[in-house]
Formats: sequence, C-alpha cells, structure tokens
Amino acid sequence: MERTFLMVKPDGVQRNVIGEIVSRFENKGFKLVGAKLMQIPTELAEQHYGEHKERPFFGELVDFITSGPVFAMVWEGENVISTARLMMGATNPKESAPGTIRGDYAVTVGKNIIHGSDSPESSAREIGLFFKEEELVSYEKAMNNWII
Ligand code: IDP
Repeated sequence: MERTFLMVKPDGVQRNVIGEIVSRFENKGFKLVGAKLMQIPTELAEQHYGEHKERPFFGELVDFITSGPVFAMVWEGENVISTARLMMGATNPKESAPGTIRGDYAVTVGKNIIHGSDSPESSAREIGLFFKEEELVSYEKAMNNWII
C-alpha cells in the first residue's frame, strides 16, 4: 500500500485549516498513519527542499517553512501520492482549480498551505526525513472494506 508525506505549512496552521485538511483526506478514504505538530529546524528545511537550493527563492522558502509550526503527516492508501497531489491542486494557487486545497485556500505560490510528495521516491525520502519508523502506526480500519 502506498504512503505519502503531507504537511500543512505555517500559513495553514496559522489560518486554522489543519482540521479541514485532515478531514478532506479522511473523507476521501485514506488512512492517517502518523502525524505531529513541529517546528522545522533550518537544517531539516534545507534538506527537505534540497532540490531547490539553486533557485532564487530558496532562502525565502526555507525562511517561510521555518517561520512557525507545521503539521506533518503520513497518509496511506491506494494511489495516495498522485491523488493527494490532485486534491492539493497546482503549485501556483492562481492555477489551482476551485475545490482543491490550494484552489480554495491560497492566493500566492509562496504561501500555498500544503506540501505533498510528488513521487514514490520523494515520499520515501521525505517520510524518512520527518518520521522515525516507530512514529508510524500500522492498523486496520473496518471501513476500508467499503472503500477498496
Ligand atoms: P510543490 O510544493 O507543488 O511540489 P515545488 O515546485 O516542489 O512545488 O516547489 C516547492 C515549493 O516552493 C512550492 O510549494 C512553493 O511554496 C515554493 N515555490 C515554488 N516556486 C516559487 C516561487 O517562484 N517563489 C516563491 N516560492 C516558490
């Protein structure tokens, strides 16, 4: 079963949408297997966004993601990586469709509410960066038989 790393960014925490975002993924039929509210240390932010380190906005990105607490999560389900990306909407909120998280809650690319892994490789890497194995919980939900 696939897992993905999702994170409500500091803007989402400050705007009180943690619960709304968790609800969307619960209602869809995915399973939460790990979660924590945390303040990201600068070094972890630089590792997480390592692929962007040559970009002009890298400093701004690291400053923003470390500017307040984030809500880090691991979700499990069939095709959860690509489906979560669809539910998040396009990176730039001016292009994200209404009904998506960014389409409904964000205006500008620098403050786009949520992060989600974009591939199985980045999901494995990001889960490993943010969570210890023992922080993830394997369990069954009876309702699952009515979802897949
Ligand atoms: P993603 O978050 O949809 O995977 P990426 O291209 O990996 O998008 O970019 C990572 C994050 O960097 C974006 O979510 C966005 O917050 C930020 N970002 C991307 N482009 C810009 C920019 O031009 N200015 C400021 N921040 C940006």
